[in-house]
Amino acid sequence: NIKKWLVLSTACLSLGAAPVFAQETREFSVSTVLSDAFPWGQAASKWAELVEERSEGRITLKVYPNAQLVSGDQTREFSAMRSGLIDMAVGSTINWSTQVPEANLFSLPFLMPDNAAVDAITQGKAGQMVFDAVEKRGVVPLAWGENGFRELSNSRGVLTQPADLNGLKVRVVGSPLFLDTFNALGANPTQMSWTDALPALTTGAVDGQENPLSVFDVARADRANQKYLTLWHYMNDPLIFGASKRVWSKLSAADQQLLKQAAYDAGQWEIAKSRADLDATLQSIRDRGVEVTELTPEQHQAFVTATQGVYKKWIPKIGEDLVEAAQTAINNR
Ligand code: X2X
Repeated sequence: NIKKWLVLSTACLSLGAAPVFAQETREFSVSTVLSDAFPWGQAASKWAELVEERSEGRITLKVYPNAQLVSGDQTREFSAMRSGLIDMAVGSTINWSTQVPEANLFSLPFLMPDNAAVDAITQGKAGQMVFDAVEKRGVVPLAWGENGFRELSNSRGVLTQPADLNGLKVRVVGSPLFLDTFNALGANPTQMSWTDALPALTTGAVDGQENPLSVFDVARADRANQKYLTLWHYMNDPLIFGASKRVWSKLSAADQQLLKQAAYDAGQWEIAKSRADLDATLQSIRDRGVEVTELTPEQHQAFVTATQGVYKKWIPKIGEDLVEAAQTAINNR
């Protein structure tokens, strides 16, 4: 029977071909918000480079910057990965917090005073709890990276106290926690994607923004009217290297290990590099004529006090246990 023969021979052909295809290069998409002009994009490039090298060209990670796989809407990155539209990502806890409430931990204003505090969280029990939350929602967390401490810039003037933010139009992204923080300070926050932020700053549709120094520097925010910069270190957004569960579950244990170790190594490399570059970055910003303000302990405390309501509202959403684990880790750092 010819039909049966056709089916059989097709099956034999594809069976015969299978081992050949299995040796072929596999390519996975990796989403980032910032390109490799920034530490964030460099973390993804480093990951791709290590994977290429260690798999001897068998696995390729193709990096898609500017959140282009979600048309620039960075807060949709996590759900796109969960549904398998994106294979992998190096993503910010801010952008993922819209789907992972626990990731708002890092956005609690003035929770983390320094790098040691960030590390105490990510390297300990609290960090594992955040990873568990990410995994529960369909993305396999592999390693930490870092966007950095976020500083406040604006076009209007020097900001040293909450009253100076009165009515200030500030661009923010992420979960509504950011609206609560800036509303508590008397500002007028607006949510928009990074793609829209620079044009909005340039036209004066908004007065200010908050981002790490590396982002301010590379994006040339000074050219978008950002002449005043306050170093208030109010939060730090770690990056998470992650993979869609759908993609991950189809990989061999050896390839999973290869990808995970490479993510860890790329993350450690990027964190060290961006921290080491910080002083030079600040100098280059000053050299462009941006007025940089550092807060006295009293001025800093006034911001801390003004934003306490954010904790009250957000601790139940983030999880009391998680916030407590983070605070314990910080106190013992
Ligand atoms: O949009 C931002 O501010 C950025 C680039 O820092 C993030 O994606 C969180």
